[in-house]
Amino acid sequence: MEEKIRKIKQEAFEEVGKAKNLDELSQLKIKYLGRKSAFNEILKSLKDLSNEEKKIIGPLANSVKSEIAGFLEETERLLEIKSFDWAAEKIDVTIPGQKIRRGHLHPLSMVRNEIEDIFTAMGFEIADGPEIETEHYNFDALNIPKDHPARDKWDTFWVKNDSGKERTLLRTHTSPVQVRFMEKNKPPFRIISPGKCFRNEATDARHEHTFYQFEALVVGDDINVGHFKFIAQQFFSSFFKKEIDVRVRPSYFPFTEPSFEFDISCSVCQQKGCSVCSGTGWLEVGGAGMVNQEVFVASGYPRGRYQGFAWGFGLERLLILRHRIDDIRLFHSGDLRFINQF
Ligand code: FA5
Repeated sequence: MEEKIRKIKQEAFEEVGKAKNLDELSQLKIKYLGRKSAFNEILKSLKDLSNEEKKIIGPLANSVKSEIAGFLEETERLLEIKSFDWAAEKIDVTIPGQKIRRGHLHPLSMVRNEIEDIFTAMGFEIADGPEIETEHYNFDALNIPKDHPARDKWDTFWVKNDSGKERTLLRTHTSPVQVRFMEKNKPPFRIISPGKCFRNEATDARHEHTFYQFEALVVGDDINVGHFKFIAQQFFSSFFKKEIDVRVRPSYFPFTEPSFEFDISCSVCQQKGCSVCSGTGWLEVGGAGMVNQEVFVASGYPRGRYQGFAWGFGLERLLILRHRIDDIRLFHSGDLRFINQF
């Protein structure tokens, strides 16, 4: 019996080693390990052997069976590799790749970067402040008393705050950054502070509940309205890439004295009169003024020691003017048909 097993093994290895393709190999698999194979007959007849013989023949038969199975598997792998059509799999590295579509910054981020570049080139620093602000910085320190009607101008989203300390809110403008910066810095300085603001108001083509403002603050010993007008003209001329004139009109903000609204000459019609400027030749841009001494005092400066100007305007407004966009709500709509035009 032992001799028979060894003979089958030798024959199996010889024949499998000569197999030329996978078809031949599968025939050999049936021949040597199949149900009707000589090997299977041996395994079946093990039960008729004596116990002594079983101890020798049993393990031998099993180990030869797994040796043949292992050799069959190995040969199958080799034949598979041999029969693989490598030519068909060749990669042509000269075929142009598929273009990956790249996104770009949101138009508001682009304009913010652009504005920051213009101002930093004029020696301004960029200051930042929190979007969740305290009542103190958003209103009180800016000389807006608790019962002052000016507070109604900024309909506020109050933020639930269980700390029992000061009330908090989503800032309604970027002006609180003025006080935060002045508390930590001594004049002279020039800063800008772009950022998100929130107002609890009904939205329409000109108003959003969430929008961006842009604050500028220049403080020194003798800063005056002339400096404001010059800086504003420089900025808007750079931004619109043409000569822009600035005019100021009297207005009111509690944190500036005197206060003004400022307009720029219409960048579309060069003041000839068009639909964008409603025929006036001027476009309303934002609010400005000389920093109220009350704000300096709230920031820790001595009354009357410094002078400065501040201004604030809507970032969306600049893009609306530049691209003649007719609805501010498009900026936050997430509509790619709009975004992809920039
Ligand atoms: C202010 O917020 C003042 N803090 C500006 C200021 C700063 C004045 C420094 C003086 C000195 P006002 O509420 O007018 O002012 O807003 C300024 C600009 O923000 C507006 O001209 C407009 O462009 C933009 N803005 C205000 N409310 C909205 C809104 N709901 N949606 C879109 N833009 C808005």
